[in-house]
Amino acid sequence: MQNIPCKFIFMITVLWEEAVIQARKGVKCGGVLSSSVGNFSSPNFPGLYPPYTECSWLIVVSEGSTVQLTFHHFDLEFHESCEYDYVKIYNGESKDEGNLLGKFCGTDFPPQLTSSWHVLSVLFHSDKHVTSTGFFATYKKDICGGILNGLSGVITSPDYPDNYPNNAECQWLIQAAPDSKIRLVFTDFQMESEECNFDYVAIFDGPNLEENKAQRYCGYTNPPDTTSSSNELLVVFKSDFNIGGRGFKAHFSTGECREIFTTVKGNITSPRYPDLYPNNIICHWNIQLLPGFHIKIFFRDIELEERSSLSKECDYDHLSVYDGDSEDSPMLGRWCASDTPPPLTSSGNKLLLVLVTDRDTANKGFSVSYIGVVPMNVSCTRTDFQILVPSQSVPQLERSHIYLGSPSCPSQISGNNYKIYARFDTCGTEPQKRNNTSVIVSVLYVDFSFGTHEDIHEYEVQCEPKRKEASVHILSGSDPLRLNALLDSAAESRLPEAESSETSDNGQDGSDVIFISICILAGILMLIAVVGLVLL
Ligand SMILES: [Ca+2]
Ligand SMILES: [Ca+2]
Ligand SMILES: [Ca+2]
Repeated sequence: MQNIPCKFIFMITVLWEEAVIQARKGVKCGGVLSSSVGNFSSPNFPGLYPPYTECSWLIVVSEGSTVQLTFHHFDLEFHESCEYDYVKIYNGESKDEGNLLGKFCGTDFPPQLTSSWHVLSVLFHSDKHVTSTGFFATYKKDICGGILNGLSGVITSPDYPDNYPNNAECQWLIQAAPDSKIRLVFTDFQMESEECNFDYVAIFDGPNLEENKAQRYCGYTNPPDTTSSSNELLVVFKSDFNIGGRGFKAHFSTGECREIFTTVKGNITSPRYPDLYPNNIICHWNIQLLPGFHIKIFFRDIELEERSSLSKECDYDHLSVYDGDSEDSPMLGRWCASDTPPPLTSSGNKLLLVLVTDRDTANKGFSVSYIGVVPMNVSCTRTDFQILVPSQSVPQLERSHIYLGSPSCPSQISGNNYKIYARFDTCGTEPQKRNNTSVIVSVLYVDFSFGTHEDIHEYEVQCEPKRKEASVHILSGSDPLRLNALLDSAAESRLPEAESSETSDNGQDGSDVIFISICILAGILMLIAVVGLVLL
């Protein structure tokens, strides 16, 4: 019965989409702009831009120069995350989302932007409803200087590698995201050298020309590598009326991110996840827990650029995990593409994740969860468990936060430890068969909840009484890690339960069968009626 309306909707959709394609074909916009100054606007400006439009402008100036873009009018349909109509600006080609400098809509003008090399692109998009007056923008080729927002780039003296002109002055303000720092590395340097009074490069650790925050360089030696103390760095080049040199070339990168995690559990995702990560970034995430802890990490999602087709290695973008606090520590693995490594556990209380991306082709990134494995000593006899947790490892907890089976079996304070002593017939202990061996198991709970945030970590403790051998392993934290743990054990233990719950749901399935039967019966009756009418 539902077939007819479905078909109808399908036909309308096809026609509508054809119309939309026609409409898109009808609007001419975008193109390549290669003169040293120019302007462009949304279609129909200053009238309303048409719906369902997509335009792309590629601005290309001579190599070594940069493009400075300024908006003089900006009015697009507003949406909180600019999902409907938007302007996207790219530090390079627009087909690589890793080059994205920003996405804009509403009436807030995009800031004045400068590309960090000689290509900049702008994409305009409108959806099917609500239009506005759009935008008008001008651009110019910059001989030198500008505000640089890209994640990386190159700055050179004017006319580099030819001699720089006399009486030149350039200022580059490099800006990074709020918590990032800027790294500047000179690869070539040759300037008139006389106490840096005539020609010089000055680096200001901040956005302003504050002399006390400046370092001046001249002569023939590359200035030392610089890392800003904030997210802004100002570079000034100045030459006097005579005697020049080749000048300088320097690379900058603002895409370094560094984060330190000390909480007992956490999630780490690539920048902008699940949107595409930026190109040219190096991110360090350090997990540092109290001594005695181990760190277990779960890879929930990885989508990085594919392997190199030549080397079959992760040569382009990759996520590496180190068993320690630096890249000198042993590497536990390096992954890219859609690798899905199994959970990993550190050998100590520190772990380092490093994401490196190259200059093009971005992907969704990664999401990783970690949980700190509480240090504990579990032993057993033929009749009871003994569990010790060093109290200095969990200074935020009280003895009642550690319990076996249920809160009615809390730990006691014993010297520097929280101690649980439990006979096998108490505290949720139960006999089980594992690999044809009789064992006693229970669950140890460590409650890290604070305020209204529940966070109870679970450990399975196991004893083989015959051998007096005890073991412990982490089951989960709370969600979503619990989910991972459940998924891990699903194949073994959860399936029978799922099956039994399905059987108990048969009542509902039965009602569905009855409903379908009534429908079929109604259909047959209608058919008989129609046939009857035709025959009459
Ligand atoms: Ca719209
Ligand atoms: Ca000079
Ligand atoms: Ca890449």
